[in-house]
Amino acid sequence: MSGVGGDWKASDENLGFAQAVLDATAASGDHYRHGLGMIASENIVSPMVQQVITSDLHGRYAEGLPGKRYYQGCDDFDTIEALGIDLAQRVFNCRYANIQSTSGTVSNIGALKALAKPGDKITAVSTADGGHISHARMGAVGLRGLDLTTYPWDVDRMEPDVDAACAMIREVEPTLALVGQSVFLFPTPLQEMADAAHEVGASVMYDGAHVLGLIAGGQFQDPLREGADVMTGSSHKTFPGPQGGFVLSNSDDGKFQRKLNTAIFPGVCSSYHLHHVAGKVVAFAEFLEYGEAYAKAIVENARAFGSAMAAEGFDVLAEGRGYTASHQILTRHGEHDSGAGAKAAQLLEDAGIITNMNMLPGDTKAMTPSGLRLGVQELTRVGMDVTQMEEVARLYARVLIHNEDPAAVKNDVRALKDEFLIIRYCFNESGVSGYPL
Ligand code: DSN
Repeated sequence: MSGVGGDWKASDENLGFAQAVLDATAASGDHYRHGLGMIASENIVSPMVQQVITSDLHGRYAEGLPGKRYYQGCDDFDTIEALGIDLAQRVFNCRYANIQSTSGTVSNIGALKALAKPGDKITAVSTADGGHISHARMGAVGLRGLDLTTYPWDVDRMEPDVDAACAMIREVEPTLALVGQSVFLFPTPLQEMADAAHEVGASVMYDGAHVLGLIAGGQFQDPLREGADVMTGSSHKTFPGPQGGFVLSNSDDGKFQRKLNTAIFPGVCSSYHLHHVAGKVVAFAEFLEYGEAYAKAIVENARAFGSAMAAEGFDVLAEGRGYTASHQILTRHGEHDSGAGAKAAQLLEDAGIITNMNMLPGDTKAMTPSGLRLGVQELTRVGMDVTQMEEVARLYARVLIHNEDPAAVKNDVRALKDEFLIIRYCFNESGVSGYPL
């Protein structure tokens, strides 16, 4: 291969490194194309989003805000980000949006910087009960040097024990009450907890990473009208954009808004991945068109999947509440800390079903948990409905209950998936939903 000057022959070894990445990338795409992607934090991006995230913007910088940049050359990107802020405010029905952060965790680090200082007290959901690692001492909460107390948890309802949590907030008197989880089956009893927090002078932060698409689609809860001062989240789970994050608020206080903005830049981001910001803006446009229908279909499918899994004989948590009100269900596969979740996840992957092991309430070890967390947002995105949810539950049962050879089940997984190779709820060139995967 010729390079600079036309005579630079790349070494086979170095070329091989790059080729190995291309090969693995293609293999990963095939793995998902022919398998069932059921990791609750993932999704597929639309073709128009793909187009902008591989554009020239990928290599550019734009520190600051639209119209107020450190770098020249940002006029076109200013148009994109200004439109994005406007669309984010429409999609999430709020007065303030920052769309720069590069992930949900980065959004959380920024919000923690804005809302608390080292040594302050914070309340949050424990990781065993579904709290995200950024809410824990090992994550952003610890990084910010905050003094954490976790909420009492109602295992049957799979939400904070609202009375005990409110009492705890009143007793602890935190600077910040953080709510939301990455195992997020049901809306948080937010109004009550926010009232308790505000009574003791605490701010309320809602981490909606998993459920932002359901919230924006009107199918979960409405945190910014139920007492949350700030809502953070990621742009690539039930909100089906490229990887990244948001910080949102309904406050019209300019000083507070500036504090949130400066917490993101220069607080926790320098470059903020302009190609992904542009992708988020395209995703907003698609969400305005199709988001409500998508969110409805996700929740309907998750409920159907929970019922179907229970009917197949699985131990699905929160039976008394219909298993879920979100995109996720949780299943138990053995004793606490037995590692049964990890074993189940491996067998499923051998059958082409991609999931993740997950701690359940009562587990204490993150690497040997007893459960699986399963999400249906990606299957919904390719057009599966409640009929397929029953078929998928049967495939799970063949692997995990009837102990069939996963390799044999994999053929049927592929046959099912190959009927669903169109990305839905996004524009194609003629503005109609649906695009080949
Ligand atoms: N760890 C991710 C999840 O799967 O919930 C979020 O960052």
